[in-house]
Amino acid sequence: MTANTPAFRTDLPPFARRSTGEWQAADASHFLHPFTDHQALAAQGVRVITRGEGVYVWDSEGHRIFDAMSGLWCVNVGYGQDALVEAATQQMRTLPYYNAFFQTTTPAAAALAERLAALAPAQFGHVFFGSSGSEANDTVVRLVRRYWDLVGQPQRQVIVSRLNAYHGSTLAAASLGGMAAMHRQGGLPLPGIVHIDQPHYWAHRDGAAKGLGRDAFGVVAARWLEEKIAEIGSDRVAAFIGEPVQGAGGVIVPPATYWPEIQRICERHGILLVSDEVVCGFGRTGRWWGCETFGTAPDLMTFAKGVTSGYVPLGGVMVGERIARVLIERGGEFEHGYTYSGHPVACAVALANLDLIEQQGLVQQVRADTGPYLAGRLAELRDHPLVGEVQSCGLMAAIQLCRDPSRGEAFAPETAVGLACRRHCFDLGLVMRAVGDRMIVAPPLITTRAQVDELYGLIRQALDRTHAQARAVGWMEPGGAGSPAA
Ligand code: PXG
Repeated sequence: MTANTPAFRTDLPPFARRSTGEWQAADASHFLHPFTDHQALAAQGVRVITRGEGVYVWDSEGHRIFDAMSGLWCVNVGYGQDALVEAATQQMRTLPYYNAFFQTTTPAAAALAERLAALAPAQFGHVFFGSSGSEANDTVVRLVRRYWDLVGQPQRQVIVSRLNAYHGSTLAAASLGGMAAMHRQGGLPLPGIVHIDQPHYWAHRDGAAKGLGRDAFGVVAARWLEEKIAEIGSDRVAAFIGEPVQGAGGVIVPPATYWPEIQRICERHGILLVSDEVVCGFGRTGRWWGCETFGTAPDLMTFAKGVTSGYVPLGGVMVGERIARVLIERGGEFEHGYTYSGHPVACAVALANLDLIEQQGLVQQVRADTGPYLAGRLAELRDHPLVGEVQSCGLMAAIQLCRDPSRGEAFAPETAVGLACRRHCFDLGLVMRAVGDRMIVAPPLITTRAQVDELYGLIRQALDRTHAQARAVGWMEPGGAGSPAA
């Protein structure tokens, strides 16, 4: 890692003028982190990130880190974009907050609603704002049920989602999600939410995908929805929700046949289709929306993260005209909303962010240039002794680690080889996430070809170090868990 400690800056607020040890102590004593084992974190000492520029962040010890996860799938225009800072500053000076509840709006919220309606596929004319992806998916549950009530089919209550999906962490969003560990804590899912298996070719290689090409498997996986509908009764099913590419689940890129077949099944049974675009929206897959990459026409789309590139929180639901018309013409008051629905600062930042994405041609750049280039570079990893498969879509990619790539044999679960690889990445100055034994990246959309080369080089080194470690501790032996990681 490059150590480059910036000079101590007296222009920073008092909380920013402390040492790493002081921040770690305050954090360990008082901050309950999301999805974190607190005892383990306190023992190890939290990493303090203090600034960012372009695709890099720096920690409090001055180490530069290539942020190949765009923060958490959100900093799509990269760090340090003054246009977004200016937009926030100007809006805060003019009107830092006003609500949208009592027959009022703000110029920023109205302008962003108009802009999103123009940017979204033709069936979308309206938007409902919240502050996060979780809130957006909670709104979906409310909207879907409200819609079926209003059209006289209140028995349509069941929403079908997928195992290993991630839709957020509030009660409804975590229920829509298919994360078993989340469901185990808190008695989820809520009634009326069910799950089918995911279109994960690699995971099904010895089962449903055995002997099938990717495309044939895609149709088989989509038909699991039809089987579930038959089991429940099609007159009781309200909606199907899915991420175009499952992100947090491990960048599971579905076969090209999957989504068109899902669309046909939803149409055949009159079921609403919801595309969770929280990760895939705003250019990540090389089109503005993931559903455009995969050829579906959803009735609802949820978004967050990339709408503001994470500079301030904003989320929402694009509402298709099939639903909006019913809601507006027959609905009366929709008893739902948040204090920060249409927050003017968030909306102003979103407008500046969309301007920047358009001015820099980032969506086109990902589609025609950096996305294919990343795919090409990562394909070079297929000969690596740890790599079972490589999948990518636009600027999101997965590298499946396995013990014996020629036979597709997984590591023994207790090896935690993914976490070992992640540690090597940090040592090399790279953020790459581990989802089990699957390593994933989603770098900012501003990433250049030269930075893709840099990323590739770091990943290769991390894999080499992981392989050396795996051999040294015996993880590569057939069936062997070897000794625990050092
Ligand atoms: N939908 C999708 C597809 C997401 O990825 C959410 C909804 C929820 O958004 P909020 O803003 O409520 O967090 C997400 C969030 C990970 C990770 O480990 C991913 C997310 C959040 C936290 C961790 O990859 N995605």
